[in-house]
Amino acid sequence: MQDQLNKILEQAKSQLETATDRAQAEELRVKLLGKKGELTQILKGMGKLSPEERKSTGQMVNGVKGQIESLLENKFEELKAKAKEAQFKVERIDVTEPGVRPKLGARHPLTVTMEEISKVFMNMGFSIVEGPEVETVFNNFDALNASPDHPARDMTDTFYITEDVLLRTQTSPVQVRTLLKQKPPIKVISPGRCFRCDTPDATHSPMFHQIEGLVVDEGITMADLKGTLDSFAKQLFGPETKTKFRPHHFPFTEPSAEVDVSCFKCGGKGCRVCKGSGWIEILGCGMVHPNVLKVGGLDTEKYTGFAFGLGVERVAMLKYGVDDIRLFYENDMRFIEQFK
Ligand code: 2NL
Repeated sequence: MQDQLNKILEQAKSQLETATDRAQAEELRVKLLGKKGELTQILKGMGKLSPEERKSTGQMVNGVKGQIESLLENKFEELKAKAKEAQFKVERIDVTEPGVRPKLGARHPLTVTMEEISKVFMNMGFSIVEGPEVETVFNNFDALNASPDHPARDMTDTFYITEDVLLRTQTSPVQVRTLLKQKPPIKVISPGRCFRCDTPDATHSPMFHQIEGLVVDEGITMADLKGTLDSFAKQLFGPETKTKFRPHHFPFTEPSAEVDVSCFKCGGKGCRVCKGSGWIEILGCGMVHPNVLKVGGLDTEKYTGFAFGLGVERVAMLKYGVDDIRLFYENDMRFIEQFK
């Protein structure tokens, strides 16, 4: 019996020596100590022995079993240490290696355009006001003198959230809020995101940006409107820029106008940018309709005002020669990187 046990022990030793990873060692553990292992078989067969034999055999078998257990334990420790060392080798950091330069970001062309426009107006004494993108139908339409059957109110043109709540279609509701809480003189611009139910194409997007302006005080005239916007156009497109005010219609202003600037590319001779006309339309404006001033509780005999609105995307497309509005929202680095 002792011989047989010694043989098992020797065999275990040499087999364990050849194990090079934990899976192999685990396989050996099952083979040596598991239910089908030789030692277990011997222990199982002891029922046939006499009590004295059982005692001595039991001691011998358990002695060997203990030795094998500690051999296995050592082997597992050894393999664990080896695995750790190998991992350290792979994960070692060479602190002398030069670092990877982080890619430098660029401001989005719409942000740049919006800041550039805002700066021109801030230098003329305008303050910046902001408001929520989710608005009331009152602030977005009713307060702006839009008739109950005005086409812009249509479900197919406006994103309604409930019957009385919508995604603002212009930033005018911010100006309405200003009229409701601030006494004249008022001189503000409101840059921000707007939403309309449009199918995207080269010139339309259901989300776009607008900057609107509102000036209200005693004695504000159309001359203030024209002087302010002419000065703005010269600062944005160059001192040679001329402006042209064409009659137009908006529900919230009377009289209303659209403003064209002389083409900054060809100077007015006619080219691809101005489609041969020499002029480019950049904004809408007008004298604030008395019905809108009344929303702010103002005496329309005493106070007058002018307002304007321009599309940021349209200005950015003209300035940078971008021919598809969708490029602004794709966040393709190849596009954005060109504006560094
Ligand atoms: C356009 C035209 C415009 C306004 C916006 C406005 C706001 C108030 C009162 C009166 Cl609170 N008017 N805003 C006025 C004229 C034109 O936008 O074509 N925008 C892209």
